Amino acid sequence: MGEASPIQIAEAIGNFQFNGRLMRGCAYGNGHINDTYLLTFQISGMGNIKVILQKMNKDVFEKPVELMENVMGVTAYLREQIIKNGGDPERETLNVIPAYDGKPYYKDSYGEYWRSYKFITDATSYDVVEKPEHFYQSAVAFGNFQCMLADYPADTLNETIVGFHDTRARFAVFKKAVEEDVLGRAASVKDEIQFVLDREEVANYFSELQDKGELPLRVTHNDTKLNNIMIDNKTGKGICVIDLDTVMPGLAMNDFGDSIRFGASTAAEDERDLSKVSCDMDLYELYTKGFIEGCAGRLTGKEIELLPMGAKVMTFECGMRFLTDYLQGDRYFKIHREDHNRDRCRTQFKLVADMEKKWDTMESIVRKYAR
Ligand code: ADP
Ligand code: GN1
Ligand code: MG
Repeated sequence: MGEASPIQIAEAIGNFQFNGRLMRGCAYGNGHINDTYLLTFQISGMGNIKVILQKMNKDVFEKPVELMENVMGVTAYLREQIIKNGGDPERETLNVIPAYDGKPYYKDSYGEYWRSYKFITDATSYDVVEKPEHFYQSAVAFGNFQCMLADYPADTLNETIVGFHDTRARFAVFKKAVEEDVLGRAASVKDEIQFVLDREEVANYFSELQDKGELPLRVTHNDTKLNNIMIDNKTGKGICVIDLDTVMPGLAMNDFGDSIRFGASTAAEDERDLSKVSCDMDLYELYTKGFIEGCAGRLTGKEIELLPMGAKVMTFECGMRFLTDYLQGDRYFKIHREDHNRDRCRTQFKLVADMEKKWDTMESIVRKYAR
């Protein structure tokens, strides 16, 4: 999937219900999947209005229409809850701007799908934790998100990526990628491959419990990294959960775990200097406290007990996905430099190894907040 040309972007812009005169447009954000643009319109007498325009990644999300059905359903439901709680639905959930034909997306003449959201103002999405309090607030917000969706009719949700967090199935795909080694890269990542092969039990852990029916399926976000939440610039609260493409039935521990993987790391996801990468136990504790509070008593004892495992499984899975993509020729995650996916997988495995060392601490922190 290539980047959109200026003509293609202009076609998309011309087909949404935007008001005013386009003043500026630029690529925006650090997402790994969609192409995101920030547009600024000038409306006479009202000043400037910003909107987000996204070209959805059709290789990753093969059914963009069904995906937008999910987004419309979930945001409408959240809007009702936010209003009931006295909140501001314009800022506390995503608001889709429709195309001129009324649809929540536009299909361009190249066959690509676009969508637009109102820009959430006076808020920031962080790529690293700048203030620990932000991380705590993101935990409360992600926990609360799950809580607000607890009674959402899960059977109406389309599965936007089949087996998204089926770590056992992803392990099988990984092994196949190693065997096929289409670019001859396997030899250069021998140690990383071995790291994964040595931990098949991590890949199977949740799947086996699910087979036994021991884990509740909930409506979860499934991509809870820190830059998928907007932190209010004034209050520091997690004002809005964004990137709703993977809201699907899933496991509470995975939502917890994916946040730890990204936000409790002492370094960026693609840091080359691995001596900088570790799992910060203070940040882990803050997130644990916030997430359990945000879930407001809805998690079972078993789910709480398994939160540390969620952190390990999600970090392992993500590293394995980066490594698989590296072996397959960087077809899934956007890369911005050579060997980017290799560097990313290394940070994840460093984190997994660090969690293994700190396992007793991770479990005792969870026990402290389990009461
Ligand atoms: P991706 O799936 O590629 O991660 P996202 O939907 O997460 O795409 O968007 C990428 C980035 O764009 C986000 O991390 C955030 O910084 C910004 N963003 C997305 N939607 C909004 C919005 N409604 N308001 C403000 N910023 C947004
Ligand atoms: C992707 O879309 P984004 O950048 O928020 C990916 C996640 C990974 C993450 C790793 C749909 O998240 O699963 O954990 O990159 N999203 C999808 O940073 O695959
Ligand atoms: Mg994102």
